[in-house]
Amino acid sequence: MSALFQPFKLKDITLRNRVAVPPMCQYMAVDGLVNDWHLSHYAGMARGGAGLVIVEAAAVSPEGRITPGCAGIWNDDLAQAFVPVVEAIKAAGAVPGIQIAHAGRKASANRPWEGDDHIAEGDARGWQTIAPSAIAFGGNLGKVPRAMTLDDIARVRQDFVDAAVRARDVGFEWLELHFAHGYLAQSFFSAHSNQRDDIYGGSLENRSRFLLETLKAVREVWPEHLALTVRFGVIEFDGRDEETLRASIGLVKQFKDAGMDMISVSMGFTIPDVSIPWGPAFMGPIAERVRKQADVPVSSAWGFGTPEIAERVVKDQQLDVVMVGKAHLANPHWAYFAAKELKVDRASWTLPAPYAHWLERY
Ligand code: FNR
Ligand code: 536
Repeated sequence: MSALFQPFKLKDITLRNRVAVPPMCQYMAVDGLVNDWHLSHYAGMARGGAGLVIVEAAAVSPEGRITPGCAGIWNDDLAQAFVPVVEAIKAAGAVPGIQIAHAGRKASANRPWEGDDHIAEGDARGWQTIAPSAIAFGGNLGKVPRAMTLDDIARVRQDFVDAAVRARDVGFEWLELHFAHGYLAQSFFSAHSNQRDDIYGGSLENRSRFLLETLKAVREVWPEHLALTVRFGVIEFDGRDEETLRASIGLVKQFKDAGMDMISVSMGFTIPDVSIPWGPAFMGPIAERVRKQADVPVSSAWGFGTPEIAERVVKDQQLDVVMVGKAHLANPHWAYFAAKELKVDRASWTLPAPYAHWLERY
């Protein structure tokens, strides 16, 4: 019996299996507004059989976008544009999720296929970035951000809350806070990027404050019966990994106490030029450690996108839910083909009836 194709329950939400499409920026929005590309893309992903489809990082404010093409959810008109996406995901039997995000000092960048670097100074398409401290990421992202004032911090926290309310009101059932990948929240947590000397910097407790406050404020508006998750980079691969992991797992426990239902275990990406030990399922043991030590359900991504690997990490109790990203871009019906390969009884049931019926018949 397949472990990957067992349902997964979190609060009142049941995923039909443990396969999830992680958030993946499409860079196809205009002024934050999602369009027919997003509808077509997410409908396809949901039709393919995954239990959960998490819509790409949606910026909580205009300056929180990574690029000018990033999706936004900073006003009601932008939120309304997600309604067809939500409905299409539900119609295909998947649970609709969304990630809300602020890119911090990594914002104001060109799309990946247009350079992936910061938009040049003086180019009207760019904007002033903000971060805990006025320290640039480096590498291809050299723009120095403005250090946030206490008012900025309170405003961005409220932007996350307002975004969560909008996500709730347009029907999303799974909310993920983007606290990973060197974007704003992750850059508060890391001493590489946070050199503040107020209550938001310095000690581990202070560097955790923005993340915890934001999570707590969002939990107050996000319905108790729906899933609230955090994507967090628990490791930087900067040579201080044991220390970072211990601190991160401590914070994950606090997230749990503050009402987080599940954690998506990822990497920090706070500084460039780290040596990440890329390889199939390399995050599995790290996610497993978080799962055991923080006693919380986990998902993870990065190299789990072959059926045998995805099946194994669930069977071995490393992950509760497996994020399959790029393999879904290559094949939106990944879940169906995985079910067939794993010889899941009635693999075709992974697809909606108008497809499944015929695939079983002939
Ligand atoms: C990503 N990823 C990502 N992560 C995230 O937390 N929010 C996002 O919006 C995005 N956007 C994004 C866009 C694109 C085009 C890619 C390829 C990736 C990371 C993604 O969720 C996932 O962690 C990685 O793709 C690794 O998983 P795979 O592809 O190895 O299965
Ligand atoms: C993965 N990415 C994550 C993104 C968007 C772009 C690609 C996100 O979280 N919004 C990635 C991050 C850092 C380094 C390599 C890959």
